[in-house]
Amino acid sequence: MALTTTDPLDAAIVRADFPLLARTVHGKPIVYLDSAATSQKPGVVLEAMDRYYETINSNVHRGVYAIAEEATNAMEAARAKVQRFINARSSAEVVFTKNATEGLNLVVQAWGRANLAEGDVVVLSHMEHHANIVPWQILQREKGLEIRWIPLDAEGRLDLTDLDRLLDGAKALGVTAMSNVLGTFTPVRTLTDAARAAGAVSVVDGCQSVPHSTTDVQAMGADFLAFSAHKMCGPTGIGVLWGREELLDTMPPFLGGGEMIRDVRLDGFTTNDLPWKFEAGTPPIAESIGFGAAVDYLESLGMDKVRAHERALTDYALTTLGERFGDDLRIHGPQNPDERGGVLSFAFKDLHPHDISQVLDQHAVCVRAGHHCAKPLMKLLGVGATARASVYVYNDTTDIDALADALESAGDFFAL
Ligand code: C6P
Repeated sequence: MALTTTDPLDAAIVRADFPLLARTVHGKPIVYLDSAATSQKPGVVLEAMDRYYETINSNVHRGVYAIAEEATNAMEAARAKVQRFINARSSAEVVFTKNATEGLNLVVQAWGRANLAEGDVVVLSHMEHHANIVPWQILQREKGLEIRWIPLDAEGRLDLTDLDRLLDGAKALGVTAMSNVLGTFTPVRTLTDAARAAGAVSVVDGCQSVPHSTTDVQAMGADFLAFSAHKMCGPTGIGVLWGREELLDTMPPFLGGGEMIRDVRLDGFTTNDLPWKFEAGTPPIAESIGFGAAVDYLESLGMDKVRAHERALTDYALTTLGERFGDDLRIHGPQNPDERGGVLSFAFKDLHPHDISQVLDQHAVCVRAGHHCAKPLMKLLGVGATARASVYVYNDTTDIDALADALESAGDFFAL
């Protein structure tokens, strides 16, 4: 089965932009199906970072010499690109963090510590990544919070039957826009509307959604959104916490040090303007510039096309794998490609996910095996781990076929 003409991206052309995808593994062309963990980087991103180090390497927001000003301008230009990409009202709302995990910790430590007290309720979902669970549990230990959980239905969607009751009296809602295990999209606007009606602040984990579809923080109705550059063609070491300016303004700083202050005296300090109030120390300068180039790259493809490509590929994968393996293969999460992104967690025969991943590696097929930092969800699914294939702009049907062939080999290998 070939992808139909409704697929708007030519992955073969896109693939040529990614140097790593030209390499072989165990003598075979690499089949990279682990972009939910981290994406590959196009040459333009690597070049932008090299160019910074080769021509304007210097610290930002400090020097008053030419290359320091150029570096500052390049970093702030990258912030403006991210602002546009997510349709934020102002670049003051775009805080650069180390990654999505740090962004979520920032919300909990800065907003949560200042605004939550013993007995206050935080609502999370059963499909959250540890990054949107553990920071809240840390504060729960300190303050004695109550955490309530939105359950899932049989197909791995959020079960919103009791949402109003769960949110009743809640101060915060933390929810992912897309599960990194099930692929499920969550109805973000419905959730943020319900949170606002209940008087709760909403914190959206956009780690798996922002890289794969159009993001509009104003339409989303959330108060905070966290995501990482490395899953969207950018470098590691940088992510974003977007927050509504009114909220960020009232929050105390998260980390203290240089950059985040306006004045320091023996008797105290005053904080810098947004967003630098939350960016203590020398920031990830090269990474921000690489991130800006990644945003340019994704925009050149078109985020609607990125989503349409991945939807078509997910549809192909669900159909092909279903036809080839029948009951031997169980793909978790919704079976309708309109309800999910390109993340396919599966159980195959009775093989352990790590064994599957190891045999697939012999065929140069890279998939992730493990609990995917979602242990409460694993428990709910009744498994300790899954194997997971995930697609991005450079994948096409040949990668899914290679996965299927390699899975067949794994089945044969362990049947011996
Ligand atoms: N998920 C995966 O293989 P960081 O590590 O901070 O860049 O992202 C954390 C994170 C938060 N939320 C979701 C939904 C995520 O998927 C991730 C990262 C990777 O699924 C690594 S565990």
